[in-house]
Amino acid sequence: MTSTTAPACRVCGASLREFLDLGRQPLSDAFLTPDADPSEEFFFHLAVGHCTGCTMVQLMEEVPREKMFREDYPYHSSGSSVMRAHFTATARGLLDRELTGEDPFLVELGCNDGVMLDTVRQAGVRHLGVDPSAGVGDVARAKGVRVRTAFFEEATAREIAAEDGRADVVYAANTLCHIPYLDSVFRGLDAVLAPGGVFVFEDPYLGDIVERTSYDQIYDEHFYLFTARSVAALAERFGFELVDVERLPVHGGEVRYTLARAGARTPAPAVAALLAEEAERGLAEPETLDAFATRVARSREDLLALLTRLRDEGRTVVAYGATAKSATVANYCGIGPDLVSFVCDTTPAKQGRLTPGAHLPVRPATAFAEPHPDYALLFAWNHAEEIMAKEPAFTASGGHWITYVPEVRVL
Ligand code: DWN
Ligand code: SAH
Ligand code: ZN
Repeated sequence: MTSTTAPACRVCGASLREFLDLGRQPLSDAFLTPDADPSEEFFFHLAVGHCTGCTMVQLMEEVPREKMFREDYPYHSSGSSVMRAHFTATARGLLDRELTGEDPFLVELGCNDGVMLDTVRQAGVRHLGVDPSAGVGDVARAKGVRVRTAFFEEATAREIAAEDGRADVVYAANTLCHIPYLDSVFRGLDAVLAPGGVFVFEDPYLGDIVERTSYDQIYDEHFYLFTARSVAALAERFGFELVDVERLPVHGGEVRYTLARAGARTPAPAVAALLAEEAERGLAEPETLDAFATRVARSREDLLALLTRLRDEGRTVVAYGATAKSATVANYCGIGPDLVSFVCDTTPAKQGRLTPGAHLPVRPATAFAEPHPDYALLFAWNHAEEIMAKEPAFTASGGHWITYVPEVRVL
């Protein structure tokens, strides 16, 4: 007799119920050099479940962290002007509201190229970024930002507390959801946060993902999809409390959560309001998640039907933005170079390479106009406004944008 153990919740150990299967998938940020041996490409099974105990939505399989966050991690946060403005405003808000005492100290998890910390540095406030991807850390260091190349976990946090003292703020954007081992992270937070300190983090919001069918927010790096309810339970488990939430428009809809030690701060009314909204929507109910999975399958059919028709009509189609998200779409839908000739992207580290799994060639943004295609598939739909403002000549030449969020549509 063979027995397979169903994966247990990474937070509370209760059983997981799978509701979405996105199939065999590559590492979303592992772009191949043209001479790479495709047989060596790493694949895993991308499926999502929700915990029948604490409601946390999470991947059924964990990809080893060293495979994803390497020296050559290609994503540079400063590549979008909208995101640069977002993080400048975020830093100013933290400086004004939380970093006002004597000699304040801020730690950022996943600081990447220093897009947020550079403003903290300019304000002369003590800071430390922690990021395991050495290449982006070097870019931050070149700006004068202090960075430790490491995975944040309990041991790292204890070292930081011993060397730099306790932090008034620990901040993380689009990083906490990348870390399966939250028990170690929370023991680390307990060690490094000052008694009255706060942990502020922002990540894609399950409520927006379900509402907009933005299933491409699910890939190897995004291990968790948070809600106020699952975050409140998580915080409580480790002696913290959810004291504020704020919905953010970036990356297609996120929530910024503020945690303090239990009892240290009075929760803002926004917390109860978002919890009530989630309950009203049934966001933790199996039926809601199953209906989302049905819409995901429908989105694949619609996108494939559109791209196949355009190919059969002899139209030229390219994609815009070699996002990590698009690895899920291209590999789940089966979008190869027969349907999309190439992807344009401004990131030098992605150009001249092939996208993971689907092997679409990546070319510089200048290739977009040589000549303009008939259709452009917006892989970076979350940056639609910024990209369309940059490319007015495309629509002027008669070109059409295609999106798949919230539904497959020619714009
Ligand atoms: O959570 C994560 C987010 C913050 O960043 C990481 N796990 C990985 C990454 O996800 P992504 O690759 O899906 O993020 P973006 O921000 O949607 O990626 C945009 C891509 O499009 C980048 O490769 C840059 C490119 N781009 C472009 O070519 N022209 C972006 C803009 C704004 C442009 O004008
Ligand atoms: N904060 C930036 C970067 C997000 S990309 C932004 O919002 O744009 C995710 C980042 O988290 C990557 O730079 C990756 O190297 C980093 N990361 C992954 N695991 C981590 C961990 N355990 N501790 C700290 N950083 C981590
Ligand atoms: Zn659980």
